Amino acid sequence: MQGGRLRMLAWTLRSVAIGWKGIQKATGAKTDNVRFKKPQEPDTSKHRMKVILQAALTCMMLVISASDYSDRNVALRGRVTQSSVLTGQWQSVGYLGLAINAVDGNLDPNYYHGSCSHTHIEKSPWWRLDMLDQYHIDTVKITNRNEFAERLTGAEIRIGNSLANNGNNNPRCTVITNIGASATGTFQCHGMKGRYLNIIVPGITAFLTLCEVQVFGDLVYDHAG
Ligand SMILES: [Ca+2]
Repeated sequence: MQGGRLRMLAWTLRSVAIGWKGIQKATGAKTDNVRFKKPQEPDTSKHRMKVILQAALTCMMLVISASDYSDRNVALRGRVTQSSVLTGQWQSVGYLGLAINAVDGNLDPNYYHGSCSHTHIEKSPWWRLDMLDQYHIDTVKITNRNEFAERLTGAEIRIGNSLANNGNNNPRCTVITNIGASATGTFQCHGMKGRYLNIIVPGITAFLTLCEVQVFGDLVYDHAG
């Protein structure tokens, strides 16, 4: 979260600087003139003060809004898909194993309670979250199933803006070494930027099951940066 706040502060200071230049341009004023304005120009002075206060208020609202945003689990508002959905004798009802079960806000690790995603057994199974906008991702939390916990070992978290190879070619945040049964593992991605977050078990034939994926970060305000 700290990195996100610093990025937001830098962005705000930059916005204030840009806004200040705009005010100077609009009013035809220079910094020295504002500081030592003549007393015979009361109307211009009031107008400038009003513009400055409005700009400051806007910046404060943006900072408050962004700080609040960084504490939210942005996965809850995203869209998800995965390489396949488990079917057959283990799929007793329709919602078991769906990709969306990993972002339903429920950390229940029992697959049969209907809150875990589950692919078929296949080569390099994957799951993808589309956050619908770019984020600087700081923290990813993954809740493992209460059984077969070892299946997540070796899975990778990837973050980026590309959909090449279904998003699985995006830069790697980390490799999951171990999350215990029913446990939630926390991974730091240090502000990696992207719209898509993938979890893939690369190179082997396996199942991929995720009982919850939580993602915390900051919305990217300056897409050019
Ligand atoms: Ca869930």
